[in-house]
Amino acid sequence: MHSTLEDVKLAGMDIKILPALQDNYMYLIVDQKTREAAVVDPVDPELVIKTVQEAQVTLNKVLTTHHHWDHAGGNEKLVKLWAQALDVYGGDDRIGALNHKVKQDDTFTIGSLNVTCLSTPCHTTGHICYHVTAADGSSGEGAVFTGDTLFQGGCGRFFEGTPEEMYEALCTKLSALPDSTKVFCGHEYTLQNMSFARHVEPDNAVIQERIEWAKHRRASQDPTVPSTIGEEKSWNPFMRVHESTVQKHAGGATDPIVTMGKLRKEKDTFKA
Ligand code: GBP
Ligand code: ZN
Repeated sequence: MHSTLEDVKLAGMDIKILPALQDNYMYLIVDQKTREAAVVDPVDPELVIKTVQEAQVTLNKVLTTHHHWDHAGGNEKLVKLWAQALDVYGGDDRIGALNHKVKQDDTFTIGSLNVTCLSTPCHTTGHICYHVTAADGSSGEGAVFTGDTLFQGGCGRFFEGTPEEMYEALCTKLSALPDSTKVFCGHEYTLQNMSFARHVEPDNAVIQERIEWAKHRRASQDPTVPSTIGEEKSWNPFMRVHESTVQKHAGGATDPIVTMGKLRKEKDTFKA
């Protein structure tokens, strides 16, 4: 296992961080009120089932961020192994066991928690981020599950989309969430991403501080997730394409979408 199992307690919900494969994360979202639960990207169904049984919660939903095998590749097996019916959410017909296809602004619940779907095509055309909040209106303490769209300090490769689409995803949709929203992403890439962020903005002190913190965390295999939307706006170059420092690094264009494209191209071959 690449990371230790951690339990993050937020307003109304517990988030269990579950490591999988080389550097993937799965997440178990538990509604504190009803003990109903949903799992995000269950590529390792055995660990999900063990965690659900130990926590004594009722699992009835699967939230899939995108169709890549390291995220959706466990869906069929989990549905087969699980005695109860599972609602499988996602935004792409290439996702195994899908029975609830969702799009932008679709909503559903996990017990008393509210989930809103954000359509964020670019890494893949059908990519969905899930914004989860407690019903009592404390949406500031909410969580967003960003798959391979937004990573801590970075973003996913543009396999099936354009700089304009990633701009819309990061700088319009995800940036509009409350700054205190916790960000749970699909991979442990923080150190690699932050090394690129420092290369882009060498004078941004919050990047250097986060690198020191992340090194410390990874030395004991502790996950670096979650961050917050407010923090990502302070250190993630792909969310900072309006900043003149970032624009200068990317060749001087003042268009944020051109800057987005230039940054992604450089990151594609950047060696940390
Ligand atoms: C790293 O280790 O830091 N740079 C990565 C190398 C997501 S996984 C691995 C990599 O390219 N990862 C992908 C990515 O978007 N990284 C962001 C970045 O490099 O800045 N995947 O597993 C990837 O999506 C996959 C699966 C890809 C099926 C294509 C298919 Br088809
Ligand atoms: Zn992916």
